[in-house]
Amino acid sequence: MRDKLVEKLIKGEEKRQREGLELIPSENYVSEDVLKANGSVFTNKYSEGYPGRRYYGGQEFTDQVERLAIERACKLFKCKFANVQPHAGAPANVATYFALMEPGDTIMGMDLSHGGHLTHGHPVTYISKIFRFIRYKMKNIETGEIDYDEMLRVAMAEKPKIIMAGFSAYTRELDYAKFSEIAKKVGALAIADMAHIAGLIAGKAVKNPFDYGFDVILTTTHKTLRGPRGGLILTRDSEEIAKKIDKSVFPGFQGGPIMNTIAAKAICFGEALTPAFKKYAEQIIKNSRSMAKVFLNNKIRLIGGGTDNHCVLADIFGSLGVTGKEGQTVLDEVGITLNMNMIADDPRKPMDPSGIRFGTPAITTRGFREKECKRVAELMILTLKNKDNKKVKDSVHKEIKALAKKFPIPKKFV
Ligand code: DSN
Repeated sequence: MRDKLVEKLIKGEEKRQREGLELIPSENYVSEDVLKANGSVFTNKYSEGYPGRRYYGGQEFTDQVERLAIERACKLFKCKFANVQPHAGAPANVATYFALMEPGDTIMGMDLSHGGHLTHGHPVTYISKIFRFIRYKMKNIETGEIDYDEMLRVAMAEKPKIIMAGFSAYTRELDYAKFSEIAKKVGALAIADMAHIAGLIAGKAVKNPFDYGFDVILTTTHKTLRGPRGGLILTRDSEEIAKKIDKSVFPGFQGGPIMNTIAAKAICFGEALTPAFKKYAEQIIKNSRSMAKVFLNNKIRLIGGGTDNHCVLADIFGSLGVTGKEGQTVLDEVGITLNMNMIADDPRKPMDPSGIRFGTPAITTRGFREKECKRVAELMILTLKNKDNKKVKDSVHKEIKALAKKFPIPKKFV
């Protein structure tokens, strides 16, 4: 690389990823092929429009690659229509809201403090000034059970146009049949934001909301799906909905699609269609359960009481007296990256909450199984309990580096 300054930063990031353990549940390592496609000459091309109807010439290969991505996405998630152009998850969500609602209409989504996402209507977002958001919560924080009775009651009274199932910090499987039933009763569309668990759905390790009558699924393509950073909108079978979504993504919301990322998405979907990916998805859950078990055995409270997916949310302030920020910082020092996180009904503030959130997509990609995950969880707890003890931290860091060396980041998965 001729720009030595940027080259040095890329190399630094490579080393950080190589030598440390990535436990942020929304991160992963992509294959060399995904990386190559993402850095390919498609980055030079403007392709506003959709395959076969673009506003620029020279679309021989862009049309083919976008069609391939669409075809693979539909096969992977068992649906009829896919829009592969959203630049990320948030634009995918917002474009969908504008496609299917009018300003002032109501959406029901999971409360952020109980695991939902900013784009499901948090007051700090601009969309909360345009649409009206109402929320549902867990009935029991210790089991993660959603309060479906209350959801029905509020939905009957408020008549949302969309009922959104989805989360970024929730560890249990949602009852999609219940969501669908409530949506039908109040005349709403059932939409799932499955950004966190798309890979688990693709690998059939958890349920697919389309099997329970959901109309639309929104997702990112990185996280458990192990593709490039980007967004994706899937429509089960309604051509009318799919057309509205296409129009909303472009020209409603975005300009030119990022064709290099679309090529990388096509590769990611192809990889996710293999039997090896199914095994990967199953192992992610086995691994996160083995980590959750260690935390529970050490009497550390987990929101939801355990996990059914890739993610664990631990109340380390309530259980160990260590704040989320302190936990994130001290674990960073020993080579473990995760994020501080609010827990349900958190008495603390977002910049120093009670919880830490961690997950297994990236370490499972490295080949970790239950045995290694159990050890990582033990080392995390040892570090948290000895956050000011340099000797303990140095010894943990050494063990983490050795584990990272033993399980290098693979370049291909199939
Ligand atoms: N920022 C992502 C996460 O970490 O969960 C969701 O958008």
